[in-house]
Formats: sequence, C-alpha cells, structure tokens
Amino acid sequence: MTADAVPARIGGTAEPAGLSRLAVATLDANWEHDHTVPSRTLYPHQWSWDSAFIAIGLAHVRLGRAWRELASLFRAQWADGRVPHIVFNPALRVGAYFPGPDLWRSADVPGAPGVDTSGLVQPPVHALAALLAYRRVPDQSGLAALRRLYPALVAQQRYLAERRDVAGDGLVCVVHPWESGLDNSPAWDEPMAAVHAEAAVMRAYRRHDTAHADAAHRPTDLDYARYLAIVAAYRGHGYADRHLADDHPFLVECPLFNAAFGSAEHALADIARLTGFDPGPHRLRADRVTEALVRRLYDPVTGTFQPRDLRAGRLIGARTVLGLAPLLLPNLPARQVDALVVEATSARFGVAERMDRPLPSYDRTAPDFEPLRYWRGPSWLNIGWLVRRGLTVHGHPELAAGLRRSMIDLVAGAGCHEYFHPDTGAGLGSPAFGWTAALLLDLLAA
Ligand code: 9WN
Repeated sequence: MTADAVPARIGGTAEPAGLSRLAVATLDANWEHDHTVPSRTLYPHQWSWDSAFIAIGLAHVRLGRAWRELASLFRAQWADGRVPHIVFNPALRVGAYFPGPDLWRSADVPGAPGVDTSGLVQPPVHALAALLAYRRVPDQSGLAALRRLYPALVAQQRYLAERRDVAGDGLVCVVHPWESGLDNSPAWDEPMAAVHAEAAVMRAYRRHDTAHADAAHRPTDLDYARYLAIVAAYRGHGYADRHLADDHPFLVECPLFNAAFGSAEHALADIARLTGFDPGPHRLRADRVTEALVRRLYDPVTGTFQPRDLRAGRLIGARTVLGLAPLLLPNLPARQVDALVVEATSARFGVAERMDRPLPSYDRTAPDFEPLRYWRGPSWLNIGWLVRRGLTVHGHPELAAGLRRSMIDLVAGAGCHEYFHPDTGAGLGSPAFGWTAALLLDLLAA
C-alpha cells in the first residue's frame, strides 16, 4: 500500500460502535507483519513510543498483536539497553523516510541490533503499555508475555538511569528534540538556537515529510539542519554517552520524559509483583525520580514543570503541555498536583468538565502560539491521554471525563488524524494515524 488508508469516515457521529470500527480499520491498515506503522506515508517504519501507545489500543481488539508489537520493538534493543526511536523496515526503499538508515549508520556501531535503527530513544511508556495490555486479559499467556518483556524493560530503564543522567541529579537527559517526542515544541527553541547549523545544508538532502504534509505545518529547514547537526555529533562518538557532558550540543531534562521514566518504575513494580520478582527497588526508584523532578524541574514562580537546559544551566521559560506530564506520577506531592491542576484548567490549556476546545500542545495565550505547526499549538491524542490518566490518578474524575469527551469528539468530527487544530478540531497531518486510533479505543472503553 502506498497511500495512507483512510477508512470510511463516520463524519460527525460520536456513535461508539462506528468510532471503534474506524479505529480498528485504521490499525489493521497500518499493520505491517510484526508492528504497526504510525502512518503509511509520513512514518512508514516502526517508532518506539508509537508502538507503546498502539499496543495499549490493540490490547482491546487484537491482543496477540499488542504483544507482538512490543516484542518486535524490543528485538531491536541495543546491547546497552537503549530502545531505538525508529526501527527501519528493511523491505522499504532507503528514501521512504528521511533521515533513513544511511544517515544513522547503526550497523557500524558495536552492540546495535541486526536490523537498522536510529541511535536515539523516546519517552519510556512501554512498561505502562505492557501492564495495561496484561490487565485487559490477565491470564497465563499475558503473564508469560510480561515475564518475557520484564528483563528488556528493566534494561531500558537501566540504560536511561546509568547512561543518560548527565547531570548526576537522578533525571534523564534527552540529547535531541526527537527524543522528547514533541520534536518541534517551543520548549526546544532556546537550546536549539545554540546549535550551529545553516538552513542551506538542507539543499543536499531530500526531506520526506514535506512531500506528504504541508510544509507550513512542519519544522523549518533551519530546524532540520540543526536536527542533523545534533545527530552528526552523537553519531561521531558512535552514540557513546560518556562524551555527552563534554561537547554534545543539546542536553535537556524534559518533564514529560522523566515523568514517563518514573511512571515506568511504578509499572515495573506491578509487573515484578505479578511475575515473582521484587517490586521494592522499582518503587524506591520511582520515589527518587519524583523527588528529583520536583527538586530540579518544578518552578514555584510559574507553578508548573519546565525543562532544564543543561548547557545553559537554567530552566526553559516556555509553558508547554510537557509541564503537565508529572501528573502521571502517583506519588507527586499535593502542592505540585494542585499547581498543575491550576495550570491545566487555566486559559493556557483549558481543561474543564465541559471543554469547549481541545487540549493544546502549547500555552494558547502565548504570542507565538501556532495552531497549525507541529507541536507548537495543535492537539495530540497521546498527550491528552497521558494528562487524562494523571488527572484520574490524582482524583479529578470530572476533569478527566471532560478531557476524554473532548478527545472522542475530535476523532468523531475529523477521523483518526495525527493531530488536530486546537480551535476548530479540524484534522491535520496524517489522516490515518496509529496512536490516535489505538488510544481512541482505550478511551472508548474507559
Ligand atoms: C521524528 C512517529 C513520530 C512520533 C513523534 C512525532 C514525529 C518524527 C518526525 O513522528 O516525529 O521522530 O519525522 O517528525 O513528533 O512524536 O513518534 O509518529
């Protein structure tokens, strides 16, 4: 299949059975022998955190495939424990996505898997996905799947804790905006501005994204030139993390990444208990991550969590939806929970029992809010799903219900799009997007 499959639209109806059929058809159309592609056109390979979100949805309708999705991703885990953010499908031509395997050159790195991958990671939401998949059908075969995954999930966390705690403060550092999952967020403008690169460099390459999506919605050529410069720096050291503190051009502690990292330890504690391992060390680590997040990334002046730019040695001022992610942590102190509820329900993000507009990715009152450009305003279902989970964990069922309803309405109105206009709800990006379909299924069942 060469184009995004757009299953029959059910335009404007919120009828759950119709929505569920749309979601299943989207997931089936994006299934590729052992994984689900985020999009047939824009992202035709396997992406790390996409696979986790997709497994959460698949568990409702195609349980066997949910486990295969996670298993195939972890087969590409590196010897050091890193789970690569892209696993390339060798059956596709090299130019099917940019930057492709020829730019990453993972095959040259000892400890990389047999299949071509990127050298970066993405937020570790996989332990949570595995736990939720198991809870759909908590039987012996689910337990066996958890047992198989547990050591790989532990190695993923160990890699992050041991190799990526560049500041030695108990938090994980992202070394590229792509690692955050919110690639083009205004949160990265300051650290990205310090990366030396010229937009003209991009003349030597052929961008794949702008052939399939509106260039005005995507990162600019200068952004891409910087993305490539950061990859080149990391690849130049064979993706070895011991050099990061010396000369790596982008080093940031991200609240969402670290909230996922802490929440993974909570999920691992539950998985350990179920499978006969010791949950104690996981709970201890989860507590430590939560404490470090509060100490290092909570800003009492703004009342939200901000990323920390390790190169500049300061918190980043942009108020993005990343700041709400620590709600995911069940042991977040009441002071921070209350502050985040104020932030979420403010005019900046508009979460309410009855939401009149979707949750934006960036402060909608900011002068540089952009409703159409990637991660600089539009609404994504995975972020809403995480925030909704956090609100539920901390006893705000009415806000969680409002957010859930707004996300279901988005898909009912526009289909399984990659992201949505934060004012009108119009569908943007890929029209048949994996995690939108998957998380919709989970929201419908909630
Ligand atoms: C780069 C696949 C991925 C998501 C990311 C999203 C986007 C890639 C890109 O697509 O990133 O990894 O080409 O823009 O930002 O969150 O995992 O869906």
